[in-house]
Amino acid sequence: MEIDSLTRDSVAALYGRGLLDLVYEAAGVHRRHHDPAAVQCASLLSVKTGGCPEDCAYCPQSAHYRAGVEATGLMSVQDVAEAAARARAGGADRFCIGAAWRQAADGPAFDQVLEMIGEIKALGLESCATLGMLDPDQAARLREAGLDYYNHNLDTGRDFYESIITTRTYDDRLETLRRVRDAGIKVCCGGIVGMGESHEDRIDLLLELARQRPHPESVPINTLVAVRGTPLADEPAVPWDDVVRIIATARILMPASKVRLSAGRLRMDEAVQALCFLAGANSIFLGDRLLTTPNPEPDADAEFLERLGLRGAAAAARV
Ligand code: SAM
Ligand code: DTB
Ligand code: SF4
Repeated sequence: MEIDSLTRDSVAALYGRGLLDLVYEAAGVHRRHHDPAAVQCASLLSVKTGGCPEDCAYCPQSAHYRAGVEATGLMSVQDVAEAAARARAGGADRFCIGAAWRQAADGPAFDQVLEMIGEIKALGLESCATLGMLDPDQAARLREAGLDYYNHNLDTGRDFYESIITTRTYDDRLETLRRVRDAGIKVCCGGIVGMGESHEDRIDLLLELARQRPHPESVPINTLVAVRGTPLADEPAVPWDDVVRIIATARILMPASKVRLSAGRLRMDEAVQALCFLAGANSIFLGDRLLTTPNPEPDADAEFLERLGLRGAAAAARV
């Protein structure tokens, strides 16, 4: 879609199209911009879990709720390096470390994170981190350490945001994204569906993402992992066709980005995931754990991708 024609109405019209018509167009866009057989596979590790001061209603790591997640200190560099090596052996091409911080810690803890990034890069993996808000100096130091991607999600549309998080603002989020960009780090930014948001809220999110210049290189679409003890524990699962719809719309709006079918695959039928790949999803989390919740078994994922005629980017690079 032309940049100039990107209005709320045009995004709403796209999102509202007949599902198969939308998927057909998205599949065409996907094939023009990407190898349709390649799926980028990232592995995720929580290097500092729980006890977070933010009140994100979806998150089991928030100290505001009782979700049974035990708070831990920062992992050792060696343990992270070992986990990254295992992920690479399992077929991951990117390793992402997550910390339950409101904003990245300073001092020795930050230096330790920089060392983790060095170890990930030394293994020949792409590196990604998600550490909360950053100041410009931290962003620059992450880049110097070799960080390829920074994940920082907008989560939902601006209007719905304050019903999900009260301890920070949408503009705080946009500011960190700008700092990441200015430091020369690639942006991984997306959201969550299934938090009780309306179609309009999803359209607002897609518009906000597609208005970023340049587009985020990586756009994670998470479906809510509803965790007991969090305020969103009882949210119903998102209708499958809504998931496909949002993936297809994201693909058309951001043709060159990796669209990630992120959290929530464990509860998603294989046929729905297959339709998401057809509609332009080309990146997943590989490994049996996300941050604190389970993800499909790697062997089952490898077999599933093979049945679809897809292969991980690491495997694709070898053929
Ligand atoms: N604390 C940092 C932050 O919030 O930016 C980094 C870690 S945080 C867990 C990373 C992202 O995970 C969140 O922005 C949110 O989009 C996603 N997330 C967290 N809990 C989730 C859940 N229960 N279901 C789906 N996505 C979730
Ligand atoms: C993203 O968009 N999804 C990931 C990653 N970025 C850091 C996190 C998903 C977390 C799911 C809930 C959990 O395992 O704690
Ligand atoms: Fe903290 Fe991130 Fe969870 Fe929000 S999403 S509570 S900032 S760890």
